[in-house]
Amino acid sequence: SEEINYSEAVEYTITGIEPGAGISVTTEKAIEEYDSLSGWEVNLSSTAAMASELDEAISNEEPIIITGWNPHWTFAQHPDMKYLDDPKGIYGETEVIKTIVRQGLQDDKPNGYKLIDQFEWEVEDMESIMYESKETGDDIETVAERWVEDNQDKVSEWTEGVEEVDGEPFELVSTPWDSERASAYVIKSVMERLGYDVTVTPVDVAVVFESIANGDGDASLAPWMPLTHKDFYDEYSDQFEDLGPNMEGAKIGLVVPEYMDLESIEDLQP
Ligand code: PBE
Repeated sequence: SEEINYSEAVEYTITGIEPGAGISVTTEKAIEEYDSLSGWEVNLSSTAAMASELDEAISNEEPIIITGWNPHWTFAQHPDMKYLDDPKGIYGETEVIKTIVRQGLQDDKPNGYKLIDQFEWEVEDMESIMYESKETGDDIETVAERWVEDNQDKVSEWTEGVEEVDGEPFELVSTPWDSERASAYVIKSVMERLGYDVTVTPVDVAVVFESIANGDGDASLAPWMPLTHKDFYDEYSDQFEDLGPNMEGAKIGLVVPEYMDLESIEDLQP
């Protein structure tokens, strides 16, 4: 037949992102669990490298399999992308993004705690910041500040009952992806308007949990659960406080361009 052997065409390689990402760990698990991925590799480098390989493959209509996620601007820029079916559920259904804080934060910084606890928003909010940053070339921090300016109705729900402070420091621990930079800089902007002195530190996922557990950081808005960051979460779960989701409807998985005639991870070949 004239069917393309996609597995051979991509050299049995998934184009991944940073080794410290949850989705990288999950993809190693997928390679172990699926017979169809036996002997495959995931090429771990960076999100920027993955994005440029994706752009190149798409402009040449060549096959490529990436580790992908939503919210992400990839799907706006390349709307013809699809998730491969994952019948074993290694990547889960949908994910939530959670807020975690260090033990004792509520006593030490009750207003900061209250604000962080009241923060929740939608996929569309986060995506609008990512798209605008891509389109205008303005960095996420600048766009996040504008978003806060323009969305005072939402912001006022988060700040309800929160009193102003006078230069109190607040350490937000985040990850390097635009999605988490968006939430961190939105909250930074909101807190600065209330008198906080906010630091945003982007680190590897493992370090997010470690630094909230050991009290170096006050809070993180970056954990993806129940699967993406499960191993890291479980390692420290009794050493931080989980304030629940700040966003619902996130997703991770293996993603391919629509022009590939491929539907499921199980359609690949070892
Ligand atoms: N991500 C985006 C991250 C979390 C946010 C899916 C690339 C990860 O895999 O850890």
